[in-house]
Amino acid sequence: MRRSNVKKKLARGFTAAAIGIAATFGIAAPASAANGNCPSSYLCTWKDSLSVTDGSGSALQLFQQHISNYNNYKYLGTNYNAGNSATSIFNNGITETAYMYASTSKRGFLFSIPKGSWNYFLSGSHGDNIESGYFASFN
Ligand SMILES: [Ca+2]
Repeated sequence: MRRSNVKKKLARGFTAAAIGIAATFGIAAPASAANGNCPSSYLCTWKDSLSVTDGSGSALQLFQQHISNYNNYKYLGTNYNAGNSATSIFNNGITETAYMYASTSKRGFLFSIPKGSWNYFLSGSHGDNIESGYFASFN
């Protein structure tokens, strides 16, 4: 009886420790990876997978309403053109789904991405193809 109580306590302690580790590493790490350096309320894209451009999470392109022609922009701090080059995307918006297009000015709908959603690797026709993007209110 006593022995089994000790076992239960040990098991409980171990579980609490395991949850603590998950909260520190398991949960926090993917969230920050998804964010890169994407500020709250923005839709962000990066040239490479996993929310980086040449290894930098802050080398992103972003909008709070829309970008009607990504070809007019470069990933921040780089010489890489943001048109037809995005490989990862994060909707760090607060309320709205965003709509992304293969051509400028809402032409060639590609996909929608709900608030809080991250696609760490845009594949197939979605990869290297975005030229305009809009939050729902501006779509
Ligand atoms: Ca395109």
